[in-house]
Amino acid sequence: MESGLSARDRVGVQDFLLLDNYTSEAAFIENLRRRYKENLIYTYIGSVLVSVNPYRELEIYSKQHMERYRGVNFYEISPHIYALADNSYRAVRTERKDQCILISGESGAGKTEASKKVLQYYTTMCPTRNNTQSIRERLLQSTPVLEAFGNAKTLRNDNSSRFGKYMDVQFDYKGAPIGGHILNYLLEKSRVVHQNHGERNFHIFYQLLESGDGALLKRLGLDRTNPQQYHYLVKGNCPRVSSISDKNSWKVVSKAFTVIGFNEEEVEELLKVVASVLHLGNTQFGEDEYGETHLTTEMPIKYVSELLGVEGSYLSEALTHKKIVAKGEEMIGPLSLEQAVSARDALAKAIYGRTFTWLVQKINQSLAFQVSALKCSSVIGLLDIYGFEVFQNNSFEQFCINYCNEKLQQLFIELTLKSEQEEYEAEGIGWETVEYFNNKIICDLVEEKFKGIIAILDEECLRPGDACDLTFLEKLEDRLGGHAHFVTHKLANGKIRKAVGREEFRLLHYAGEVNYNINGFLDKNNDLLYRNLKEVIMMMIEGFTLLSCGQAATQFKLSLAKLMDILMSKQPSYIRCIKPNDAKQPGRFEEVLVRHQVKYLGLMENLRVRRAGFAYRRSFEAFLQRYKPLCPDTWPNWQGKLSDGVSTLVKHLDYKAEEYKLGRSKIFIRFPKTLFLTEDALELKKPTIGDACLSAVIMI
Ligand code: AOV
Ligand code: MG
Repeated sequence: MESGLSARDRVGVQDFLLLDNYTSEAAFIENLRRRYKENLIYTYIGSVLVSVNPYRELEIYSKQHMERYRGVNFYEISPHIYALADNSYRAVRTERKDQCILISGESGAGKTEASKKVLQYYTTMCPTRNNTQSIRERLLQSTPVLEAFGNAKTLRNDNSSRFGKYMDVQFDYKGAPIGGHILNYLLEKSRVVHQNHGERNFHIFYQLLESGDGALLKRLGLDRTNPQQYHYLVKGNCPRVSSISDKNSWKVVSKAFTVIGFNEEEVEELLKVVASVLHLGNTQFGEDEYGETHLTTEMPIKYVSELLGVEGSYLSEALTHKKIVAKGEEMIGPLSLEQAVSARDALAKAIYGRTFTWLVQKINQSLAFQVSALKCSSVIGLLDIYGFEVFQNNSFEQFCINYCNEKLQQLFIELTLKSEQEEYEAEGIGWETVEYFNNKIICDLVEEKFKGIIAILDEECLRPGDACDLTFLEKLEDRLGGHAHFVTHKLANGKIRKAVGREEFRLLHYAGEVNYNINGFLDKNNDLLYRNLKEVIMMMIEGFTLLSCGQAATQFKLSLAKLMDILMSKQPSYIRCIKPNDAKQPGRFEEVLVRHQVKYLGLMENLRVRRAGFAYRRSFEAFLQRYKPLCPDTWPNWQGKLSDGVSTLVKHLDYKAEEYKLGRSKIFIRFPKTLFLTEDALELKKPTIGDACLSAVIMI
């Protein structure tokens, strides 16, 4: 230990509730920083787990570690994700209450790794039933398959999830995992056809090209000798990533397919779609002297039609012409060069998106109970959805993602308040009002019926005539102009606000301000495919079982509302992930970056709600066990009622009436200082009573 520094000074407190100055953001960040320096990446805010990405493998995830946390109360040993996982599991076992674990944080903060750690904990530590052995493997192996198709290298994260995922792990009455179910949200389909500089397409494309066997590639019409020839793979100019081995991943994914129960034909069908997308990307168009668009490449379309079983001529026609219905008559009109390119891209995105949905459904079949006699007693849901995003240029995708985060924040605040209230009630302690920012006003701004942004967008999408992104923006201005959380470039006095562009609107989210560029909002909301392209997909569906179950069209708002219902019906736990630097490097803690995340994860708000009443609460038993050496009447053992023991002890310690309250089973202490003084007294006592007599319980 450094001289003059107590352990508390050196490694900070393991629960932010114990910060002296709990309203100070600086103190909060300093506590995180100290712990991070000591490789202590986990800290609590009460029952919320805050995790800072270590960007290095820590020796804290072994089976021994898992065992250490089994059945142990939250505060008894140092904070860990296993403590949270075990806590939820115990609630499932003892109270039979469905649980959910909500993981949030920005890209690269460690959400997906956290969800994997939780899953590993359950698949390793929970009992097994004879006939459910394989379900553990399937639960685990669903991850690499989904990651191959849904994750990609981005600037922020080499293995970034480009879809939101909610996974239920189902347990039987004995607490054995017996099944699972996955819901997926908002796959970033635009990545299929375009990647920003330094980013890649979805992993599976590179894995297949790098490691698919020769005969397979031949059947798919792919050529690995020159991956640069595939237009959809070269936009980001980043074919290889040092932290990723496409070869190894391919092996892992191939094995995972087998474990999950895909047969060879099914895998090949999937890969046919992957290959078709690459061929589509290589389809080129030109204009003849009359300005008519036509295909300038033959082979790619030939491959696509062969692989997906659709007439080549029909496909070419659909990519260069559109069907319009005017006055009840169907007419065929030519597409411009630009329109043909976007039709091609729309098709590629659509078939990839549907395939992803199919993949999830197929995995769900494999995770469903294999034995009909099995009965699900309770579930633990894991939500790993992408966090609040602010880029230089924010579009419809960021709008949806940030709206989703806004909803999750609302749920978080409401449920935290609710559970606080419930605990006070259960313990018979009067409730104290808490001032907090309720972000419902922003959720309403987005989702309110008839009036909200989504309603206006839908209205504009359905309106025939001149509806376009700009008319949408005008409508927003008209209807929402005076709203406290909505801003455009127009100021009330007729002047121009420079910080918001003419094609943008700004939302004042709970987490900060974001400007959204309205270009593409209407199209993306419609997910428009030209009519005859849709017919092509219908044809593929007939010949191609794989695409047949995709209903890609569910509205995000509706699926989000459904998700909120699911989450509301469960007892939530929270993991809030923080990314310490943008360089993906261990040991670097950049304060500005961390401060920003602390802000938009709403951690200070959370701390304030939890600290509004009492900083610290423990069961009588735990409190007495630890501090009994401090009072001759309770040492070495208290024989009477626990509450009387605690009462005797705190009187002896001279606690003032305003410093604490005794509930039915717990003591509530208002200020950390009271507790620290007690801890210090215990420290002084150690030489006389000896370490061995002290309970092993670490309280702070
Ligand atoms: P994300 O899920 O939050 O980003 P990941 O879970 O993929 O972030 O984490 C990004 C990278 O950080 C991982 O690939 C690991 O290298 C490292 N990492 C994260 N957590 C740990 C940990 N506990 N121990 C060691 N390394 C870790 V995104 O999907 O992009 O939002 O949308
Ligand atoms: Mg992720």
